Amino acid sequence: YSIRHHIHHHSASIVEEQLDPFSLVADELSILANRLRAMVVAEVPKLASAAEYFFRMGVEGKRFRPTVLLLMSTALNVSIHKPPPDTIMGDTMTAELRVRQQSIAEITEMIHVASLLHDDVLDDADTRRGISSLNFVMGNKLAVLAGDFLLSRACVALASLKNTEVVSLLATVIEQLVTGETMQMTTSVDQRCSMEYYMQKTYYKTASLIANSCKAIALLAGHTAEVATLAYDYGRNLGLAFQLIDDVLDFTGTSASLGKGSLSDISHGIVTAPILFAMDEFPELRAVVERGFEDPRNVNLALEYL
Ligand code: GRG
Repeated sequence: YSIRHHIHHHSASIVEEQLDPFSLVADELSILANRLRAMVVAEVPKLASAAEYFFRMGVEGKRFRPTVLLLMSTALNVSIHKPPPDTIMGDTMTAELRVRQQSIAEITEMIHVASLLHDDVLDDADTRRGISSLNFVMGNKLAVLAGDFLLSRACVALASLKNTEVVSLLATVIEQLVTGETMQMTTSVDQRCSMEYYMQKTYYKTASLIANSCKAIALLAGHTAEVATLAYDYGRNLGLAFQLIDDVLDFTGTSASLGKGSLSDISHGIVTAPILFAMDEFPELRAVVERGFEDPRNVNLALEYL
C-alpha cells in the first residue's frame, strides 16, 4: 500500500491531538542552548565560527535528543533518594543530579552535531537544517576539524562527570556512529536488500546514541542495572522508530519541510525501510535495487513501487 498516504494521514493527527513534549522542557532547552554556545567557544577565530555554526539561535535543529533525555530525567528522578526529596538535603541532591543529567543532554547534542558535520562532508551535502551546510560555507577541511573539536569538548564534559561507566557508554557510541556510517557506505547487494542489515546499521547510526544516553541518565540517578536496561531499551526503540520515520520522510517530504533535499537516500544509492518493505510485497523490485541507483531511470522505477 502507499506509504506516502499512510504517513501523511497519521503523523498529522498525532501532532494535533497530543501534548507537545518540547513545551514541557522549554525552559531547560533554552538553558541548554546557551550552555552549548558557551561550551563550543574555540580559541582560534576561524575554528570558533565553524564550531558554533549549528548552535546559533534559529539553527539549533529540533533538539529531539535533549528533549527525550530531560523528560527521561524527570521520569527517573522520582523517589530514588535516600533522604526524602522534601528535605533540604534531598532538594540539593535532586538539583545536583538534574545538572548532571542536563550535562548528558549537552554532551549528546555535541556528539550529534559533530556527526552531522562529518556526515555532510562524506555526502558532499550543501544544505542542513534549512541553511547551507558548514562544508558548503567554510569547506570540507574546516567542517571536519569543527566536528573533531566538538567531540573533544564533549569528551572533556563527559570526563568531568567522573563516572567511568557513563564515559565508556558514550565513547562507545562514537565508535558505533562511525560503524553505522561505514556499514551504509560499504554494502553488497545481499546486504542492501536485507532488513536485518538495515536494522543493525540503523541501531549504530541513530539508535545507539539515544539508547546509551538514556541509560546514562538512569545510571547517574543511581538506578539499578535493571532500570538502566529499561531506559536503554526505551531509547533504542525510540531511536529506531525515529530513523524509520526519517527514512519515510525522505520519500514523502519536501525540501522545505526536511531542511535538505528530498530523495537524498535513494539518490546516494542507500536502500532504506520503505524500499525494503516494498521489496517484500513486489519481489521484482529486487532486480531494480541490484542494478543500483546511479542510473536515474532505476530511481524512478523503484519509486513506482512505493
Ligand atoms: C564524528 C561522531 C562522528 C561520527 C562520524 C558521519 C558519521 C560518522 C556518522 C553519521 C551518523 C548520522 C548522520 C546519522 C543520522 C542521524 C540522524 C537521524 C540525523 C538527523 O537527526 P535530527 O533529525 O537532526 O534530529 P536535527 O537537525 O533536528 O538535529
